[in-house]
Amino acid sequence: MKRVITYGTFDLLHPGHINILRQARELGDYLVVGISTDHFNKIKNKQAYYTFIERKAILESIRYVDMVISENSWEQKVKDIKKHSIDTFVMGSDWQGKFDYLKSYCEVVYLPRTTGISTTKIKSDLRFKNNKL
Ligand code: C2G
Repeated sequence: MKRVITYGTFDLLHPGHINILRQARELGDYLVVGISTDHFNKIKNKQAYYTFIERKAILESIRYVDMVISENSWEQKVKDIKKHSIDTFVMGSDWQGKFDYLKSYCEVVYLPRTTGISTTKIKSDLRFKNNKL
C-alpha cells in the first residue's frame, strides 16, 4: 500500500484544494492530510475563517482523504513521515523546492497549483461584491 501525505490550512475549501487532494490520492492508495491548527495558522500568519475542528470535519468528508492529522509546527513532517510510513510527500508548486530535505525520507512531489483560485481571492471577491450590493 502506497501512503501519501500532504499539509495545508484548507480554509474555505475550493476546487484548487480538491484538485491537489485528488491528485495526491491518485499517487498512492492512502492519503494522510496534515491540517494546520489555529495556533499554527497564527505562526503561518494566516487567518482561517473555519476553526481547525471545522476544517478537519470538512476534510474528513472528502472521498480522497483517508486520515486527517493536526499540523502544529514546521518541524513535524519527518516524524509524521516515519509514524505513518509515508512513501510520498506532496505539495502544490507554490512550495516548489521548500521541502526537498524530505527526499532523504520519502519521494517529494510538487503538483501544479490550480490557477485563478485561492482562499484569499474568494475573500476579496466577496468583499468587492458586498461593497457593490
Ligand atoms: N493549492 C493548489 N491550488 C490552489 C490553492 C492551493 O494546489 N489554487 C494547494 C497548495 O499548493 C497546498 C494546498 O493546496 O499544497 C493547501 O493550500 P493552503 O491551504 O493554502 O495551505 P498552505 O498555507 O500552503 O500551507 O506545511 C505546509 C503548509 O501547511 C502549507
